[in-house]
Amino acid sequence: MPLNHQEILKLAGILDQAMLEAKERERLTVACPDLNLTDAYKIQDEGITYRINRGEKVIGLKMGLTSQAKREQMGLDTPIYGVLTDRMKIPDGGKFRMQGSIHPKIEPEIAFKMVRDLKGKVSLEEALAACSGVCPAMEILDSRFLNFKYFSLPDVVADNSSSSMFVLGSAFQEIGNLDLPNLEMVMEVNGVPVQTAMSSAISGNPAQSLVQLCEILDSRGLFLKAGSIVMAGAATQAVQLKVGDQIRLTVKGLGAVSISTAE
Ligand code: OOG
Ligand code: MG
Repeated sequence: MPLNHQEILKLAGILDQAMLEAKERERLTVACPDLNLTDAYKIQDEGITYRINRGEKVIGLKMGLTSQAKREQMGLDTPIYGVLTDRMKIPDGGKFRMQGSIHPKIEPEIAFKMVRDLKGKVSLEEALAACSGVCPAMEILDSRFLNFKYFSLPDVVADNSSSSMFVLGSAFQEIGNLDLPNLEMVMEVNGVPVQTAMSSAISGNPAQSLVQLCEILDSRGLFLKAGSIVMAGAATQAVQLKVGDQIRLTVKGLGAVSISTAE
């Protein structure tokens, strides 16, 4: 049974509160085993509306579960998206304060900047033509659900696909002749490489994530807007963060991005 608007608002409010109080809670499908993906995206939308009402601005979208490594880590098998706001952005080289988070993890990604709207079923070439640039990026995830696991796809989608914060390389680079599927990605924690992958781990080609994103958006009557930032999804599993970590992602041919953590 689909949920009514009141029920959607209530569940969005519960997750919003969990985020604000940094308190993990039971996944939604314990009380609502029939929660479907359509309603889960509506819960996500309402959660974002709460944030917009607190003054946040939507600046882009993130794809999730676009690599085999991530799908295996989470035990889920379908790409999903979440929404990025201006308050989630940490500057390159900046500090991530752990206070206010539940069980944050970090993962290596690649981000795109859209220069044109992208709508409906698009080809890889059309997706690339709608981008003005690409840069290395890392996403900090923080599920609002107990132990960051055992959730189903509707749970994670309702929870804005576990979004917390993100960091982009200091500049977007033109795609030009970059061999997008063949960039070596190395994420180091305190100088030690902890995750390594080729960029092809992300959807076969990170730009393919844009194609998939447009497809999901289209199924909801939405499209990818010019000016948006899009994170293509993690190339590897996510890594737990601890206070005092220095994390750096290097993407050969594209540059590096880093953050450190503090209490
Ligand atoms: C879901 C979000 C996945 C990615 O890059 O694959 C994601 C999760 O892992 O909790 O952001
Ligand atoms: Mg991610």
